[in-house]
Amino acid sequence: ATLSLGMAHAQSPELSDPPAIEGEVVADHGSHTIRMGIGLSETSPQYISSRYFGDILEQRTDGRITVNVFPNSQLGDDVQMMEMLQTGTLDMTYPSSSAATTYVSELAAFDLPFLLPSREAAIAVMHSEVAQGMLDAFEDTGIKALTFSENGYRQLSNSARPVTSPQDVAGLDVRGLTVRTMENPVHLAIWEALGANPTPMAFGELFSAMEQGVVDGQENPWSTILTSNFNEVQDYGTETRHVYTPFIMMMSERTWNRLDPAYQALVQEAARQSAEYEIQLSAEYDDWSRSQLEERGMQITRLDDEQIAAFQEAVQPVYEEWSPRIGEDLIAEIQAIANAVQ
Ligand code: 2Q2
Repeated sequence: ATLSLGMAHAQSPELSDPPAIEGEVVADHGSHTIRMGIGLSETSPQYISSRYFGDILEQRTDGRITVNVFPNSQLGDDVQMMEMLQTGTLDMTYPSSSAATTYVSELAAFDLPFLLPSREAAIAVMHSEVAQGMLDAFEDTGIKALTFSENGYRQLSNSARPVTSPQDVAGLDVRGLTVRTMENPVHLAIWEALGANPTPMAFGELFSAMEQGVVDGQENPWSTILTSNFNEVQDYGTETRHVYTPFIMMMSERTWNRLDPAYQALVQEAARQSAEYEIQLSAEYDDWSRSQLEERGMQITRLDDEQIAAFQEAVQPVYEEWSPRIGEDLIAEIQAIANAVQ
């Protein structure tokens, strides 16, 4: 199946085509249809690269393995889909690491604000032994965690006012902006520290919550804000880059155990190849999505170093509360890997 880049936009960034699929066809070890549920839309790097993952498997097994990708939280939200992997009612899903901290608590390191200073540093961490240890720690949960990829740097959007400082988040009234967060305790702590009124909510419910004014704001990478059309219900954006979130590509242990070892090796290789492509696409989408959002009328505030420093200062209590709980040594190890990147 050729990769259909169903771009819903006037024009798309010069998206890199996926690398040519190489390697011989793997010997016949039976046929499998893999059902994969994701939260993002058909125009997201997550979906495009998941289709590429399927194309690799289909080509390298001469059609014996096919992957059907269901976008837009059609099959459920992150928490529900991970549970479906555990019971074997779904084969694969692709949540943020933030949604999976209940299975592997060390993943919460990625939720610490302003931890990863650049995409290069984030990639080095995701490729590190430390990160592989987090994927391995899914053992015994019924989930086979295959690889990390990029959700990306998270930005604040809201429907109330331009935000350039934590004071703007807290606002003049008693309670601050109601900001939807992922269902993750560190993200709740971040937005509490910034003076907001944080509201955890599944991604699939977010658009209507913003449309109905149940929440004032949310935070996600520009490409998610664009590809989920959040600009239709959010007038203001602030380039906070407050957290870099990875995605984790996951397979049900039951599905994994049904695969012959040769197929398992191929799935692992295809996951890595599609994750590498996803990171490249996500990087290409980042700046382009921000300019697309501005073209569509979103008022986006860039922050200067001093304004960023004010946000970093305001979220210090999150480190005080969460570093001991996540593990000071683990955090130091991640920071060392990040700082070693030029
Ligand atoms: O804010 C969110 O929930 C998103 O960053 C999601 O984590 C991501 O889009 C997917 O996990 C949604 O299924």
